[in-house]
Parts: sequence; structure tokens; C-alpha cells
Amino acid sequence: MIDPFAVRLDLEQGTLAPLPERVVRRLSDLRGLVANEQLLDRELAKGDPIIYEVLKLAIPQEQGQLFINVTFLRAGRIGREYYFTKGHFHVNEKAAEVYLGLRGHGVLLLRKEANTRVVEMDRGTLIYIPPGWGHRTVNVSQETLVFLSIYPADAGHDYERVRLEGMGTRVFATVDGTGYEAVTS
Ligand code: M6P
Ligand code: ZN
Repeated sequence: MIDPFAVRLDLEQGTLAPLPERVVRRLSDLRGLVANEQLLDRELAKGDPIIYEVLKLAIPQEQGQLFINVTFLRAGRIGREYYFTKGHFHVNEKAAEVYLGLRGHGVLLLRKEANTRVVEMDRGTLIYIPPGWGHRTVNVSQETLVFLSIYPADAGHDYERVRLEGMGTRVFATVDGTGYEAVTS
């Protein structure tokens, strides 16, 4: 049981008030997911910075409910590979998801079997992720990428599949560092 509720979402910053639960992912959480593990080890020897944070509204994890998150993905690279979220498939293959870009510039990588998509995400981009499509976000800008996501509370996150199969596409900075190239494997 949960009562109807309202919170304040700052559409410029992405912050929520009152501040809900916050989950932090660090560089070490990207182990096994990056293009170059040696470069990752070299970076980790210097420290383990936060790569992204997820604000999660307190909603019961049960069928019929919707989870609402705001994700803050920092700017940076491991070598030439731009920072990204771990990415996942939904355990419940019938669960879709909606993303809304609030700040910054990124790309959403999508994969369903051999089909891959790369979707640009800016402030105001609304993206529909149909059931069955794995998804990972990449920050290709110099500022924090912020986006809202809404998905069924019983979706579940399958990270192992991404570790084993990848997301189909990697995103690197161009040699001059001003743009990005998406490389499909
Ligand atoms: C969004 C949603 C969440 C997800 C988060 C971080 O907020 O898609 O479900 O947990 O991004 O992504 P990941 O779980 O892949 O690390
Ligand atoms: Zn999801």
C-alpha cells in the first residue's frame, strides 16, 4: 500500500525534494564492462571516483507499481571510452521503460539480440525503450548527463547478461576529443 504523493523535480538540475534514496556507482563497478581493463586498473590505482548516482523515489517493488529515478552520469573517460552506466536487460522481458533527458548530452545504447540502436539524448528527448531491449547510457559531453526514468517496479535488472554479451556498441571520443564515435562490435 502506498498513498498518492507529489515531490518537486527541478527540471533544470534534476534534483528531487525531499531528497530520496541515493545509489552510487563508482569506477570499480565498471570492471568487466570497459573496452580496456588495463586502463581501468591504471585509473583505479589513482582512486575510485563516482561515475554515476541514481535518486530513487520510495515506491514498493511490486507488480503494478512504477519506479521513478533520476540518474546523474558524470563526464569523463577511461582512455577514449566515455563514462557509461553498467546497463541492463530487464529480468521481466515484458517490462518497458521511458527516459527523459533533463541536462547534458548523451547517447542511449540499445540492443535486442543482433539489433542495436544508438539514440541521442539531450534535454527534452523522450525515449521509449520497448520490452526486451537492453539499455546503457553514455555521457558524450563535458558536463553531467541527467535523465529521468520510469519503469515497472517488477522489471528487475539483469547485469550478468550485459557482462557476458555486451551492449553491442561502444562509444569513444574522437581523436581530437571534440566528438564521439559509436563502434558496433
Ligand atoms: C536508470 C534506470 C535504472 C537504472 C539506472 C542506472 O535510472 O534505467 O533502472 O538502475 O538508470 O543504470 P544501471 O542499472 O544500468 O547501472
Ligand atoms: Zn531498465
